[in-house]
Amino acid sequence: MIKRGKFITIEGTEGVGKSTNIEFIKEYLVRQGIPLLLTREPGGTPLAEEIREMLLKRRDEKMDESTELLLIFAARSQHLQQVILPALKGGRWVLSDRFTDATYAYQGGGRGLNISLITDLEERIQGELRPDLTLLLDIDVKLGLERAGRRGELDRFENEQLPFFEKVRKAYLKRIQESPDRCMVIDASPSLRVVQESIKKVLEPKIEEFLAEN
Ligand code: Z5A
Repeated sequence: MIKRGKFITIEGTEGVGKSTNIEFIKEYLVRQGIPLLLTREPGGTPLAEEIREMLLKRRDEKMDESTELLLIFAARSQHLQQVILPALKGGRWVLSDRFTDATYAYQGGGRGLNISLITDLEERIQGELRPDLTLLLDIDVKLGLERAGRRGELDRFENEQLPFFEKVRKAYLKRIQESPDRCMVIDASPSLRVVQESIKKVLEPKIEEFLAEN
């Protein structure tokens, strides 16, 4: 019987360095001989990527918070059924740039939507699937925005102001506290070399533990 793959997610607020560090994590896992699929949310399939474009695009019409939440779960459902679940079932590990913790943080914390609504959608769309390991890259919101600001034109989320991202960060940290076995927080404020040393330090024992499981 094929052993189910592990599901690892990377989270964090604006400018925290997810894109930069996910490549480092990917290379580390591949070096361990792990068959890996790298993906992202919202997105990960052609249809889910179209939904991502709708979510990120700035337009005159304000997107209602519930519309945003439902679009995120629509993309997630597609991503799960087409990509994540088949990969895990086939024994591949999945490394995703964001997943449902982002929904609790951005839509729950940032937008102030009812958490029970998110929990309900999570249960209906994901069933029992939850990440096996989540790395939260954490940074002071102002420093993160400074880093992200260097990248040019802002999308609909990036265009939000400081208080929004403060609420997102707070919600992420709360969520991490609620699942200490699954979630690890990495201080993303030092130099890239130091951040990557911290990532390796938390990743190494976890990966050994996963590989040793029957
Ligand atoms: N969203 C949501 O609302 N609800 C959900 O459920 C999900 C998502 C799944 C798109 O996500 C939006 O979707 C997201 C939330 C929403 N919006 N926001 N904000 P995304 O993950 O695709 O977008 P992003 O947050 O902009 O992520 P990103 O592109 O991966 O950016 P990043 O984390 O900020 O990473 P970066 O590009 O690697 O780093 C930013 C800059 O900092 C870059 O110039 C780096 O070179 C630099 N950097 C990185 N690390 C360092 C260190 N250590 N020192 C100095 N400089 C550094």
